[in-house]
Amino acid sequence: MADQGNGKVRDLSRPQVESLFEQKLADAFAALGIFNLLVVGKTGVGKSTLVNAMFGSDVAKTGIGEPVTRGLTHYLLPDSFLGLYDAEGFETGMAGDAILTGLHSLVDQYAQKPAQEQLHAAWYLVRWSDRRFEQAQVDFVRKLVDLGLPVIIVLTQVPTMNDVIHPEALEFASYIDGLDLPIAGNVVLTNALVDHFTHAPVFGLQDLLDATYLVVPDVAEKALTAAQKVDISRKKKAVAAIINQASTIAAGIGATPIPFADAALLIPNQITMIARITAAYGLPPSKSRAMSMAGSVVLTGGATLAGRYAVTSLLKFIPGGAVAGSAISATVAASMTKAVGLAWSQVCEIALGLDEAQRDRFWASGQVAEQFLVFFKQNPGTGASLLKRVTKRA
Ligand SMILES: Nc1nc2c(ncn2[C@@H]2O[C@H](COP(=O)(O)OP(=O)(O)OP(=O)(O)O)[C@@H](O)[C@H]2O)c(=O)[nH]1
Ligand SMILES: [Mg+2]
Repeated sequence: MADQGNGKVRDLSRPQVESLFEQKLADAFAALGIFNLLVVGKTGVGKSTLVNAMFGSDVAKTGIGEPVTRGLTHYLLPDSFLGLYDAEGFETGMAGDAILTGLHSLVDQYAQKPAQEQLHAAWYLVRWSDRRFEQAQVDFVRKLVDLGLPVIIVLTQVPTMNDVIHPEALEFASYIDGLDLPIAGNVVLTNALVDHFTHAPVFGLQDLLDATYLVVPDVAEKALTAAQKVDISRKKKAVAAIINQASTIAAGIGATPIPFADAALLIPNQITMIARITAAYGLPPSKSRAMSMAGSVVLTGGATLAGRYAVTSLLKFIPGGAVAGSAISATVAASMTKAVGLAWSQVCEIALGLDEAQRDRFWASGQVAEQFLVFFKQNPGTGASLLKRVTKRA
């Protein structure tokens, strides 16, 4: 940061902002932690398909698998919020016993570790068309519960027609519910992939997510929100809280009104904010280079541009254009920060809607800063009304 000689910190250089943003991104990711999920079910029930539908990327394909025990693999995607334990190809009987033994030692080992590193939930998958829930499966589920894991039973590949769930799948679910297993809630019915022959749609993912939220410990909730791709409204809620916090901090900074020229004073707080927003959306920072470049462009270019936009528009209102003497008050500092946060979250939502290749191109393009500015200007709470407030004070 350059000291302007008046003891005030002024503009941060682009590389400074970039490296600060990169560091804050890493911090924000670390702070969210990891949601550790165990997924169990016979081969072909749709474990991988369901995980991909819920968490987006092909975890088992792209993650580095580390065998825990025969049939149990631990996947951790680089820079992901999901730790997946995939009991791949699990069958009841011998293989099931091996998995249970492996899980047992895993849980024992984890008992020494902090809560955020432990297994947080288990999904036990049953393909509806098996129409069979064997004694060995009953025993397996009971043992999972005995290990202290919240277990959710999921019926997979359930067909629907015109929004009507196959009655036999419903019957099968209530049969399992009737077994009074010590599981969390009721059996959840799902279909994780569109059937292109019958056109049976995807459904039940939100139900499964909601059921998972009910059992997930507080320490893993933020990671789950970031990791899942099904419920954007939960992400938005987390982001709104981050923006409010940052605005409050900005109000504190502006409590002693800052000259307009020193708007850069607000930037470090904004860097932290947009890093936390990015993480909360679950946007992978493995491309953090392009992302932090985009972020720094926005913060040094976009945010300054945004500030300049405010100033220039302001000039139109103030006779003589005496903006230089006017100051950023607490309210204005808070609104400006909020505007930056909202505009960045809109940028993140665009990125979220893109596939990985498109997203990389997006971050690397000049589009980000442009989009950011468009969103910033559109923001009703910050555009016109912000300017009005500043004008009054000037
Ligand atoms: N229509 C439809 N097909 C599914 C669904 N889930 C899985 N499938 C199909 O069933 C097959 C097996 O799915 P996977 O997700 O690989 O099953 P898995 O449980 O991971 O199998 P293993 O890794 O061998 O244990 C694939 O061909 C999927 O496309 C679903 O919800 N709906
Ligand atoms: Mg699989």
